[in-house]
Amino acid sequence: MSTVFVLNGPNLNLLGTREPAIYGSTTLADIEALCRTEAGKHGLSVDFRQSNLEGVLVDWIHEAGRAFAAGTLKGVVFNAGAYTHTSLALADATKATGIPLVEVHISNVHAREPVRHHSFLSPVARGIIVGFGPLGYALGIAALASLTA
Ligand code: CA2
Repeated sequence: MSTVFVLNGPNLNLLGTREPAIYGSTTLADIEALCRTEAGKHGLSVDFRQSNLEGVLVDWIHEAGRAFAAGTLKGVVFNAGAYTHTSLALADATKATGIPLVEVHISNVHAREPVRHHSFLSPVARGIIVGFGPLGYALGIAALASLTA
């Protein structure tokens, strides 16, 4: 069975516990369950992870690249959190691996502070889903499932 990595960056472990006006009341565990349900509809399995450390996320993108090259990975759904707006390293890793990556944001980053309007990941992403709340993760998995190349 092909796998989808669902990777989450800094502070996303706090979902559902703080700032519900921006991020809602859904927890990261709820999102993981949603991802497993969506992936199951497409015959995919999910490897769901969260880290607050940029280097760990880089290592996971490299791991995804090896799995993609081996033919066991369909792609990556990635909410890089605030690293979206700061990390050339994550963009370089994504570009180097050539993996299909869907950039997801729970909030509409373009309706927020200007610092959140720029993404280092968007130029190397296969596609981008922002502003649909946790549903964005499921949409990202469905998008990856639909890819033929
Ligand atoms: O909207 C998104 O998904 C973001 O990636 C979330 C990041 C933010 O830095 C991006 O600009 C947009 C923040 C994730 C932190 O999530 C929290 C959840 C609850 C309480 C505090 C932070």
